Amino acid sequence: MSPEALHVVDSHTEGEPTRVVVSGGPSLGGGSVASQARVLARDHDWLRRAMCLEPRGHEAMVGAVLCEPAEPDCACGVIFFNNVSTLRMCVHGTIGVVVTLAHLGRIGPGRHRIDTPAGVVEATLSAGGRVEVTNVPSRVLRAAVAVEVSGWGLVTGDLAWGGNGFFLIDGQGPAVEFANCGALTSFAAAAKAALHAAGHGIIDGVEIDHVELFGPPRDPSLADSRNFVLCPGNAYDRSPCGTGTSAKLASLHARGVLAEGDCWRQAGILDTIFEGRFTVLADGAVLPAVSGRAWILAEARHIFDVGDPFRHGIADPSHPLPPPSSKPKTKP
Ligand code: PYC
Repeated sequence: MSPEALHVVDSHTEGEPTRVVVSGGPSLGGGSVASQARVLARDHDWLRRAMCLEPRGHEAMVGAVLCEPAEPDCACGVIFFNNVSTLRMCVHGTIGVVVTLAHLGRIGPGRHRIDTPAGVVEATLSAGGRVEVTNVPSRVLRAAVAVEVSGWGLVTGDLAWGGNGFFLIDGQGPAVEFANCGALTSFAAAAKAALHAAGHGIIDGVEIDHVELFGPPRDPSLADSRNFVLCPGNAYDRSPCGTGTSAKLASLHARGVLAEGDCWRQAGILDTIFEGRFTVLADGAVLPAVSGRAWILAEARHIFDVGDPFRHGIADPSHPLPPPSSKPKTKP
């Protein structure tokens, strides 16, 4: 046990939490960040479970561990994870990582490259604290896919990649209101199940594991749209979801609704806003730039008492944790 080792900084980005392991995490062996993410998932899943599951975490917690970047000139590599698995990319989490690195004095205002499993992204920290992330190239994978959702009939939406795979559903299902979070969760989960049952769960190697519902903004002078995003572990995103905003930008471009360089103000379910713009790439994909704000909440040293049966999180009983008396395979 090495209780002094795991140094963690908590923040939230427009309402969505990010918990960054800044030092003391396991050695992931170097190489590409995608290969380090596979090592994390295969050999050190205790870290994800400890950070994101109860009693330290909760269903909405998104964790991140800093790692060696493989690409030159990167400020760091980072692997994101949630209550069920690692994530390829996370924009709100990248904003949280940038504000965390600035809080620790490791970076200052300016442009920074960050290596992720989905590729290198760039983040610009402004003097005022706002962060703009130039995300990975984003594209529509299939347009206007229709599936039958029990109780709702035919539901149609684009399938798009924005660093994660999204089913984008506009103006269908329950009203996109905070009071409807339960009904929105049920509808989004049913839509995802119907999509997978219809054979559209994996498109061009991308798993469509996020569902994004859109409705009108509360105040059209402040936002262009309001969303509700259901993440793979059935938690909803408290922020407007940056990879989801990127997928939406790709869809708006493909439908000819938004022009290159124009601003899209995407409100989330808490009415906080990400601003998004894109440039069009030669292959027709878009390169999204999404900006938002994050605030530091806490710095902590996490303690792993070998007598604590839940030191690595309260697990699904079908995937039990090692008994409390067993020796941890990895530090801490
Ligand atoms: O902001 O990209 C995002 C994100 C993905 C999952 C939760 N937030």
